[in-house]
Amino acid sequence: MINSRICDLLNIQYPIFQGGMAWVATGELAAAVSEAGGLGIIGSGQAPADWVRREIQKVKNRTAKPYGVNVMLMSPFLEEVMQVIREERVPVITTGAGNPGKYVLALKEIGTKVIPVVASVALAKRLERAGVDALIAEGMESGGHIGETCTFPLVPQVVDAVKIPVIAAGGIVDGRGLLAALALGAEGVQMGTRFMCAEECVVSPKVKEVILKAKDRDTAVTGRSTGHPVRCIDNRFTREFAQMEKDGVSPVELEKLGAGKLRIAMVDGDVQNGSVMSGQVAGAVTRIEPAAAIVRDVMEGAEREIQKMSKRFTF
Ligand code: TUI
Repeated sequence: MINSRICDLLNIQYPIFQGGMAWVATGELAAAVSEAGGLGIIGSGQAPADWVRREIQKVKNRTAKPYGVNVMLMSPFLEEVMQVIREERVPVITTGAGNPGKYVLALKEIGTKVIPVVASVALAKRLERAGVDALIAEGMESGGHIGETCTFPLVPQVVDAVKIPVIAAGGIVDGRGLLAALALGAEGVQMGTRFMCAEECVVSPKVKEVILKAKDRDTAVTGRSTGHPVRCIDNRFTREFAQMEKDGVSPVELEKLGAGKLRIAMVDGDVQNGSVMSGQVAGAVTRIEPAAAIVRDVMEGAEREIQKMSKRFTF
């Protein structure tokens, strides 16, 4: 049994979080992951507050286990979404794309655990001082909006800088990744791309197909020139975007070009003209299966790996 402080803190069975992917991680997926013993997380992205409330209701109707909501701090509906989270007494929130410091105390007062995503040691330290319960250290192997440091250098540096539990994210897809993350000092992992291919995930089947077909070098990072680097599957959209960046198109124009492209891919299934956000592990995702099978495979894979290592090496 691999158990850690994060399991006790959140009252979950396994130290596995499902990434809160915008337009992808709905109540259906979050409920399935939580019911399987991990932490399912609704991705609120830039959705309005009433959408978030409906997804929370879906989870509450499907499982009595703890779940989370990811709050994207650049959302135009941020204040309203935070209000829904307080009203619905959401057990856990994760945050992305910013500093959630000013929301921490009010959430903690009502018992919501706050677990921000960080991409740097500096923000990790600041948020520990602000009173957050744990941190997700996310490397640039991840899909979507990313920082600049890879998971291997980032996680141990964050672990050494704080006392609260650290969850590793970015580049983790199986039991070997979980074990590696634990070796770096993390107390759990968050996976997005692998859960995107869960049966319960409502993302367009065309997106799942693209992930299953992807090879190791099939993602690209665009948006470095705008200050918002984003990792996606390389397609017509990323190539056009990259060309415009090269041509010196202004950040404002580039942001306009990117607006709405995530929905076009994830909901409408336009995998050429949309933004198919995915981690570098896409090449290692090989099948569509129930969320519970993914959780089981990662846990059993880690335990198998420990056995193999104990034969391969003398300690
Ligand atoms: O947030 C993510 N991944 C995302 S969010 C998203 S939707 C989106 N929509 C419009 C614009 C941009 C994104 C798609 N993927 N991951 C968590 C994450 N947070 N990665 C990196 C960060 C991060 C970056 C800088 C967190 C904090 C930060 O610093 C802010 C500060 O004030 O210091």
